[in-house]
Amino acid sequence: MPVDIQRIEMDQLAVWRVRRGEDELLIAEQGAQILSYRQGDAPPIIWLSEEAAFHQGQSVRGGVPICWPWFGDLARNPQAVQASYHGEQPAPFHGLVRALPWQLREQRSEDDVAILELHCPQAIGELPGWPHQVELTLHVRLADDLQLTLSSRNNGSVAVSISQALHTYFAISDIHQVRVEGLAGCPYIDTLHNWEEHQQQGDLQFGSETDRIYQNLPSVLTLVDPGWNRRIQLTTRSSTSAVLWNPWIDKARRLSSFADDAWQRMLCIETANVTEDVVVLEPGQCHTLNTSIRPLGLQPKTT
Ligand code: TA6
Repeated sequence: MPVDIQRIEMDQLAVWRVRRGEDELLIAEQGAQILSYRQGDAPPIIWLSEEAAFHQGQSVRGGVPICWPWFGDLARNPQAVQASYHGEQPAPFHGLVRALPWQLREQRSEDDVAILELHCPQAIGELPGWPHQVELTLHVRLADDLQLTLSSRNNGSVAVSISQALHTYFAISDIHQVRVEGLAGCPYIDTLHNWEEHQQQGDLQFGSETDRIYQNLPSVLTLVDPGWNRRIQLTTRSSTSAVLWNPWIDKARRLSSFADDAWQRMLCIETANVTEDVVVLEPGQCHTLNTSIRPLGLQPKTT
């Protein structure tokens, strides 16, 4: 299967277009943000907003923004993560790196697999208010699945605590039809209702705004989409937490670069290390957060 990797421009952003046979992946150098992923002429796997803007210094709506060195509202993070930031400015939502210039360090093809590696030079002592020396790298592997590996190596002399997420926007046929398997029995925090703790009963289906932090997760979650006759299998390593988010009608109207009806066509399943699953990087230690996104047919193989 032929592999082709080209650098293109999308408005103000430099983007790498990776083609593997009929499959295509777009990844912006800014934020090392996956923008889109499709296999052949099937519906896209990763969702990109129809109203996305490709501007320097602004995270693109959709794809896989990288939330690091904290997820969400810093004030809602464990104290050790909060203590890592000494900025004079209010802490930005979803950390410091998702709209920074990253650099492509490597691109190659091995047989019929495309491999790219990007790193964030500023994470090594140059992030405003975050005086740590961490080598931050995203490794991308496009084969029959899409594998993302976010590595954080502490090159400093003191330990640092981080929370993080691969904030993946999945494209779906219809939010009313999909369900997520693998969450049954897991505890979750409902951030829309006073961060109360609950336990998931059965598969997760959607009927209103949903913004939940799941914990003690198994390594495999499955997004089942009958409308597009497919399942997306999400397999993770070194993560036992995930954020499930759909803005629904009212919040959709308040989001930037987000069509009023787009809530019906997307679902975020965010592979994370948050709350009790945060990461402590001792000096010299490296943590790798890995996820594999694999589209499958609707019915599991009987063999
Ligand atoms: O991950 C879910 C979430 O924290 C939601 O609450 C919503 O704010 C979403 O992230 C998008 O955040 P953003 O800053 O990208 O608009």
